Amino acid sequence: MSELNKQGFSTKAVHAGVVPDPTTGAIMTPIYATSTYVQASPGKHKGFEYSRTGNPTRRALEQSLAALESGKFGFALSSGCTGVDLCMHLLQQGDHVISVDDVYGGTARLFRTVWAHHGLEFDFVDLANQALGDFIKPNTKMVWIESPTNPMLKIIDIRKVVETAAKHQARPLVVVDNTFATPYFQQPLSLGADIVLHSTTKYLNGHSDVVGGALVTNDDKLAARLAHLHNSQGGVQGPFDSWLVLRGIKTLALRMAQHEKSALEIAKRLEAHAQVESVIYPGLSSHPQHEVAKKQMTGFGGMITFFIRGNLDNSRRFLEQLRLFGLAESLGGVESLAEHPAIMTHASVPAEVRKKLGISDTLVRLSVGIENLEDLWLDLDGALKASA
Ligand code: P1T
Repeated sequence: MSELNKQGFSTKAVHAGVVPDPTTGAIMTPIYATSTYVQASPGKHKGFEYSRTGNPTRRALEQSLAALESGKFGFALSSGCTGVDLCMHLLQQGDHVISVDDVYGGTARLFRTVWAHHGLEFDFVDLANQALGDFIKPNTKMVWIESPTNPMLKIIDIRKVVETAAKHQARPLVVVDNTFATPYFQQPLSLGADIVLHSTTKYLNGHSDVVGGALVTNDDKLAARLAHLHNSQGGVQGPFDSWLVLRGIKTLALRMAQHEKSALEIAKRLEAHAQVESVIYPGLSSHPQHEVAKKQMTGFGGMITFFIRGNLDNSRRFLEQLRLFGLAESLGGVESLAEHPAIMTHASVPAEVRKKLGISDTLVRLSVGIENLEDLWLDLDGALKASA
């Protein structure tokens, strides 16, 4: 794996984890649709016993995921939320978690309505503007970061968080949800994070036909615990979905470059549009953490959040008028999507928390796809004009 880590990213995306099939020479990893493996004698097998524990298609994907994140160990899961849940299983009753205040609604829901009821303690902190050190307690065992965050696209200084965490006696684990940036633009393990999480449903698969998750780490002990939990909890990615994600990853570098190129141009045009109040995109110099983004990312991604002028009627009209952008939850596919976080992806976040975060009725989130830029702009401009 370490040799692969030195290779260019796009080479790793095509090749890591994928070897010609040993029995046929097939260049593509087959879909090993099997639940179990025949043994020659009890305990004498070819490295696979049961597909919850290990499956060759899933293993190829796990090796690919690890290589992309410059990590040693990858785990492919049934969803991004399964990955969040698995990380919570690393903790014990009474442990304290500091989470960035703006996280995906499903992550916040899992924290607030499931794990808080099992004795974990959560604080949601604006880590883009508040010092982590002020919130660490003796029982703080994990710091949870999304960067860019969903949906407000805040950028958290990952290295600074890692350094602060390391100084504290409790040495909380730093987990980074890297779904929005992808390893193409940001590699949290290289910045010192302990675990990277992905909803592979998004950019890694990239074709909106899979729900999946991933965890990657470099730490041998942590990997052993995650492997134990993965097998015990059983939220594994099936072979067909593993194969789809593995296939999607091959074009990750090409797709991400295009997502970013179009998103940057669209963000600039939106910023100048009469029907737009303000735009949040880490690549704009107006973004409050633009300098941090430039420091820790090699690009700014394909997600844009903006406030439309007016009220809920205007954002509704805009979203109803779109023809090329699909009005749908999720993101990171080749096709462009638009959504209303307050009503859709972040509806489960308590209203007063949404208000504090700025997730208002006029907030709209775009996932810029890889279609022709002028076609996308025609769609957005037309819908914006019709929204007034
Ligand atoms: O949907 P799932 O694969 O379980 O992933 C959850 C998840 C985790 N982390 C981030 C940053 C996410 O954005 C998500 C899922 N997000 C959406 C469905 C969405 O539209 O924002």
